[in-house]
Amino acid sequence: MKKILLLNGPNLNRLGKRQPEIYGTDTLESIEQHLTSVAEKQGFTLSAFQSNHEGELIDALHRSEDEQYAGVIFNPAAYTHSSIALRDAVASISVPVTEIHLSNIHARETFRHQSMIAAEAIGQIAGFGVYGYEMALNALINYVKENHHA
Ligand code: CA2
Repeated sequence: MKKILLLNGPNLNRLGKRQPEIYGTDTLESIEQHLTSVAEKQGFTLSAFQSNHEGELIDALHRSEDEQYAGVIFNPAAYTHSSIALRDAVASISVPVTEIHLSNIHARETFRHQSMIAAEAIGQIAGFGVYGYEMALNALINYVKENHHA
């Protein structure tokens, strides 16, 4: 079965615990469970990994290529706006990466408007809350099918 990696960056393990007005009330675990079942209905398996450490996120991106994942859904969280290393990691793999943000980063503080990742991703989804993860999954699966990467 084709594999999708759901990769989440720093502090997203705190989802549902603080700032529900920005990030909603769902926990990361519930998002992971929901996305796993949505992926399975479309014939994909989904693995989820979250880390608060830049190097671990880089390693996970590299592993996605080594382990022949069909695609990655990636919320780099605050590293979005600062990490050239994560941008280079996305550029260093041929696995398609979809960037996703719960909040509309373009409508928030100016330091959030720029994404280091976006130019190396196949696309970006931002501002649709938890539903954005499902949008990202569907967009990625459609991309994989269209581009015969799977
Ligand atoms: O909107 C998003 O998904 C973000 O990637 C979330 C990041 C933020 O730095 C980006 O600019 C946009 C922050 C994740 C922090 O998650 C929290 C979860 C619960 C409580 C507080 C923060």
